[in-house]
Amino acid sequence: MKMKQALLTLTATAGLLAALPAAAQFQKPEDAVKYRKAAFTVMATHFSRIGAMAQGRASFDGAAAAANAEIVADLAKLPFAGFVEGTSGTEKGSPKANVWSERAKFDAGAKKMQDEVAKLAVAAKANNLDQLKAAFGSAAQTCKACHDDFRNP
Ligand code: ASC
Repeated sequence: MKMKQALLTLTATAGLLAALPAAAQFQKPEDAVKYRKAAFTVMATHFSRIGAMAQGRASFDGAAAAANAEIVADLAKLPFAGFVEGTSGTEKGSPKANVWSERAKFDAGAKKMQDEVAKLAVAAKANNLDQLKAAFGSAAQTCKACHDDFRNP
């Protein structure tokens, strides 16, 4: 019974955290910017290790690919909470204002990316280079789509 109560509390807390407005999770807008950049940096580091295998720049290691893909799939859940109002920019790599004026489209792109990297994590477990290449390509396409539409070049 204690265990069940603890689980219920944990679930409720996690639900509450997800339901908080994104801005309320950070003390200052700069903290949100730092957070999302950090999440993307770690994600890109592990994604590009898979890319190196998919593109033949590194030899194929199924276990490493699966471990990297698992990290990417987990990290992909994090950065979007950091896109709080008032943090668009004009410098290279910063988000354009349309992230907020077209938020539904941005969120749909984020969801698509999360779905594709989740599929990549499944595909990577097959220990098959062709499957890895295909799933990597689909996932990379979702990164690029969002960069093309919402990121300053
Ligand atoms: C990467 C990485 C991205 C995507 C993107 C795909 O390895 O860091 O942002 O792939 O370049 O087009």
